Amino acid sequence: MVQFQRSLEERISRAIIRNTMNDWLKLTAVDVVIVGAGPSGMVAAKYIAEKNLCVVVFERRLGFGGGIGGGGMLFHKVVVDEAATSILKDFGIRFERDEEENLYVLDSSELMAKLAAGAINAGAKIVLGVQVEDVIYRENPIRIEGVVIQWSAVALAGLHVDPLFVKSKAVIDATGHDAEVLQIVCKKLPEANIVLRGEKSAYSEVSEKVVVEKAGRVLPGLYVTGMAVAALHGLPRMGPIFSSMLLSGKKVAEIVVNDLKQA
Ligand code: 48F
Repeated sequence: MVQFQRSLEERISRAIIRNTMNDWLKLTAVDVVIVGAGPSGMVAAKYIAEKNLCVVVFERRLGFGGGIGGGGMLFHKVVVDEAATSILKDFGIRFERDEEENLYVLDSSELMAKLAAGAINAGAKIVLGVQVEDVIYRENPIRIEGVVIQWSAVALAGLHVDPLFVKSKAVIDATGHDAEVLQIVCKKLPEANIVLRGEKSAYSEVSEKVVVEKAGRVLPGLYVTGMAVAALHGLPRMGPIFSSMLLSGKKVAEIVVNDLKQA
């Protein structure tokens, strides 16, 4: 039996630090950064990672799922329409048809857990407790080439700590209602001509359709999915129906994979 000279406490720390640093060194340059581990971000992560691309999802909170966990006003179910059920099947998520409403109903906790498991099993890395606070850009033509990251805890404490950088071929804004990455680009790179029109009041039928239609490339290197699409294009909200979150995640994945293939 191997005799360890170090105490268990030392070995715990060394194992965590060495293995974290090994991971982080691989994360300094990746194919795709996804900002936000909500439904659209995790769906995009799985379908991109399945194509053998290196994908990291940075999530500000210490858990994934974004707006899924709250279900519909804390009732633990969400719904999708038929178009999204093929994605649920890809992730092994169970659902039931509500015959009266012609909607498919599923448990919010199962959706959160299995979207994350699907993304991770496909090879994506989800890093929790890290937020994206800026982007890396290059000019002529303007192009997004990565993100600037910081520990969420540092941001919460209001400490002035310089961040670090992650280079990537594509950045996907999957930050939800606030479209945080687009907001940053809008404010700090006016030459990119991004106009954030802001999300509108509820009109679920329209929103479910148009969010998917408009998901995609915003600028070279910058893409948008999920509710951030509504914030960008001034589209209505849809509430706890998640078809467009899943379908826009899949659509943005297809666009990114195609763009990276051609690059
Ligand atoms: O809000 P969120 O779930 O985004 P989504 O994929 O889905 C929206 C639905 O949940 C729901 C809805 C549709 O029916 O209206 O609200 O568009 O997940 C966004 C995630 O991004 C994280 C945030 O904590 C959340 O988990 N996030 C936001 N800004 C940042 C971030 C940031 N700057 N850096 C890292 N993570």
